Amino acid sequence: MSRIRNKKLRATVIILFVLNIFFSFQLKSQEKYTSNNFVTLKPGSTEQEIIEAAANVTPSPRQLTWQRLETTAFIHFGLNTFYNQEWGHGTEDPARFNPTLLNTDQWARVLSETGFKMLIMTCKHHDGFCMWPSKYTDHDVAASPWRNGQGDLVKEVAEACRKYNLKFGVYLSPWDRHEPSYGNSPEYNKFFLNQLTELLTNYGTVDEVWFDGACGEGPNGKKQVYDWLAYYSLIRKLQPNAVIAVMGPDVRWVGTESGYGRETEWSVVPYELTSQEKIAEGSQQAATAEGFTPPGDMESQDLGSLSKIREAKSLIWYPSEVDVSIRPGWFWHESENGRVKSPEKLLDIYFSSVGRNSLLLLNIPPDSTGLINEADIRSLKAWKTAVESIFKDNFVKDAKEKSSGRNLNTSILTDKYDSTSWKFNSAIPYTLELELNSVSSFNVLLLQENISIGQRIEHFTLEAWIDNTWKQIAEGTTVGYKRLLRFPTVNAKQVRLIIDKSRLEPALSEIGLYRQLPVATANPSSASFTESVKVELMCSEKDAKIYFTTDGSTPGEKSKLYKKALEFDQSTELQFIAIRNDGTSGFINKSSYQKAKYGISLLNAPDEKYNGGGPLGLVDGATGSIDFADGRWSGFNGSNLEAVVDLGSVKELNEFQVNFNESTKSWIFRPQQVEFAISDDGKNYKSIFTKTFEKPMTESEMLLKVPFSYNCKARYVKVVATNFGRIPDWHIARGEPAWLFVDEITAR
Ligand code: FUL
Repeated sequence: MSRIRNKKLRATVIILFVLNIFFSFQLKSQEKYTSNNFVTLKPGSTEQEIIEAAANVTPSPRQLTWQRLETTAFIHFGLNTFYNQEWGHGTEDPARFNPTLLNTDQWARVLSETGFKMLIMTCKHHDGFCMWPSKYTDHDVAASPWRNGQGDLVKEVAEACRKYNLKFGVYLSPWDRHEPSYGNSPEYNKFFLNQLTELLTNYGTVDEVWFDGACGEGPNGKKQVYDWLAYYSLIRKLQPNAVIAVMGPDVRWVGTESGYGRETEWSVVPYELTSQEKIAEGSQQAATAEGFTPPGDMESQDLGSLSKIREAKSLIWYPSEVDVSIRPGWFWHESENGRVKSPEKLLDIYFSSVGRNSLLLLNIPPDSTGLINEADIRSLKAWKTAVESIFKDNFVKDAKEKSSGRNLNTSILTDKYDSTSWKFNSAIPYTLELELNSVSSFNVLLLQENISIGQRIEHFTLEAWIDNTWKQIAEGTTVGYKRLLRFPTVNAKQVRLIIDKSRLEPALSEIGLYRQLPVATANPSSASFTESVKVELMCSEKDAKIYFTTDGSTPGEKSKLYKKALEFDQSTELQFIAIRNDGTSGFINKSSYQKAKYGISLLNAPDEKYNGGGPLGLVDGATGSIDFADGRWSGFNGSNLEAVVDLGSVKELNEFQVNFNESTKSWIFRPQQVEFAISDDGKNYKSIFTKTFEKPMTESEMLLKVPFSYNCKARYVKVVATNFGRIPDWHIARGEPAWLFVDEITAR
């Protein structure tokens, strides 16, 4: 059975390959580019032959166009938005779908203004609800009150994309929990092809078709055999320039939904990786709020090095796409308005996706009114400004080339055109020595290969001439379409790139040196105090200034200029920013300093990374949020909490509380038990409350508040929370020590 299937898949690739050649001929006249995105390795090929074959595999024209988009946006919107859930059951009532302010122009404008080049719309998610009036189901927008049942959201989105110059992609979930024919394979395949035909014929050009591998049917659920070959052929027929991702032959899912790609990312990989069974196996089998990360260390995996391609029968250009949501969930949830990824985080994701030879597909889910929420827009705008500021000035521009002794013109390396490449005049190690215009201060390296020739670089280093010697300042493995590396700031005029491992001669198309944004930090970064606290602000650059506010307003050049250490004797929310003389600003930082209500001592300290701003953070009146990394939580890895709160004198008490954070995905579990005891002298304690907890049996994310009433008089309150212990068997990290996260102990 699987042999037949593999044969069928091989036939698919060959057909697709022929189609690629056909379309590359079409494109040739405009772009003079013939692609070679699939190669069969002759049995008994030597390692050198395999490497040469791999080095000459190139993207198909549609893959090349796609790769150049760099940042694309996902829009998850549907009945789930109104049911406040991630995975619908297929039984939801279409009457709930009623976005009263829906405005797809707002979506497209925001996305195009913040640098995205394509919008991919969830036309049908796993719940089967269609965002267009489909002839083949009643479970669609026509059954909803939105636009009195006359609306067609796919049409509105496609038109908005054209208006704002965005490419347009469709997400159509193969897994359909509503459609009765699902599981009756031939019938459902027909239904699916019909829906696909509607999407690919009625809405103009479609640039990407996104098939999801997720399926939560489980071992006893419905079994649908998808006719992938028929789906692909239909797409090639109706929208020949559309790439098919990620259960498809053109674009590979990077393997996590974290936003982080591999350090070593080859776009040429064994053809076997296009197997839909394997992709589906790695896809989600259960909905999770935080997105999906498969087991194993994805960062250390590489898919295309010699050891991986040595055994392959054929190789294919199959580039990676990093999909991640700007919020914890893929759909909008009101409770996550405060958990939108910060611009710093988005920038880090950019460096770790686009900067690691992948394309970024960032999900921005509109809210139930039908608009992209302000919180998301703020983050996107600040991120866009940051990317633009960093990559504004390339210090390599007009640099003199020194390696050849002939002062060659380097402009093709900085012309932002990736289809030309540098001719190295040496054999391995390929060296490019450059003299910059002046001594420059930089900490970012950009490299690009002309992938229309092939991906070749396997290892490189960057050196700078510092104190009369060459010092290595950065090192990396693959480059591919784009590689970005960050390193500590270097001041230098001469640099050299050394490519000491490459499959054939590298086709280097771009090199850039840039400077990251100025960074301001506070010491202590956040704290709780009893009398007062002194705060120092520091900046990563000498010639940048720090401005701050303490009244909740946004800091900028008109705010107070930081000159000397600050001192606070009341709870204070500090905001500050570093701004260069040329006006380039870093990100806005927030630090909070809380005046503690009582004294506290801990028997054992929490982990350094999660110290909740020191022990006083447990009694400062500021409670940790659902986000365990918000800086307020004290985290104990494998150990217990034992805290003694000192109220200063014997007090009348009747209300007590302690809170825990449970986020099992991040190995954080509720305690086994919590106990409160009181004392007048700090020596003899009387137990007043004990609670034991049921063990969670599945993934869980929640705030566990433990309040109780008890009338008494006491000066000391002792709280002991016993760590969950070893992580249970159902969890990926079974047997590892669990974390215990505590914040805010109250006694009043
Ligand atoms: C996953 C789906 O299950 C999620 O809901 C989301 O659509 C994501 C992009 O793909 O596999």
